Amino acid sequence: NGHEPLVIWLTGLSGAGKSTIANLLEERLHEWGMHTYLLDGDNVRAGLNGDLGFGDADRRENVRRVAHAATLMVDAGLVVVVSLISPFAADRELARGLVGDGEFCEVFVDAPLPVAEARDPKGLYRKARRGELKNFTGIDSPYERPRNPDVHVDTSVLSAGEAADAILAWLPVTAGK
Ligand code: GGZ
Repeated sequence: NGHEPLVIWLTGLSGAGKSTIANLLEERLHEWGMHTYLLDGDNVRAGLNGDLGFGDADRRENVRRVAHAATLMVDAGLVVVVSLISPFAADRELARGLVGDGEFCEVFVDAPLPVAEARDPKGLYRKARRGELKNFTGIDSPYERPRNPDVHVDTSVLSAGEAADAILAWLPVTAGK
């Protein structure tokens, strides 16, 4: 019935469209009567993870804490949408292990770097190219592409709504487990 608690984990570059898709997902899930919570890098870094920066170790800690928070929320019965660059495969696997395989959907929100960079809604890529922002993902900080995501959406081809639909199409598969 698609009402089981789970984590929908969106990973991808800045500007790939994670937050836009996450907000659409929440809207649709609410229409279906589900209780959701969105854990977004921007919000979480303003509070819970306000002590963390963008070095590799801090990103790993960011992902680790969000994975634990998501697990608590799943225990409380929520559908949790996570929107984090989460650049390292090992940390995403740690998140899957914590939450449990059947309750975890890894979504690769994919856009070629030039496309994400051209969007540059906050001008961060521009700053990174100028050397005004260090350790920017895709420029001078790595992003490990998921090898075997549960869902792969290319936002240079799909609209945010189409991407959200592709993700929601995955959900009933989980619900039966
Ligand atoms: C990447 C950065 C950086 C650096 C600030 N590298 O597109 P945004 O602006 O709104 O979302 C990005 C957000 C990334 O935070 P995450 O918590 O998702 O990252 S991670 O999972 O790697 O811990 C971006 C902004 O923060 N931002 N500096 N150097 N993105």
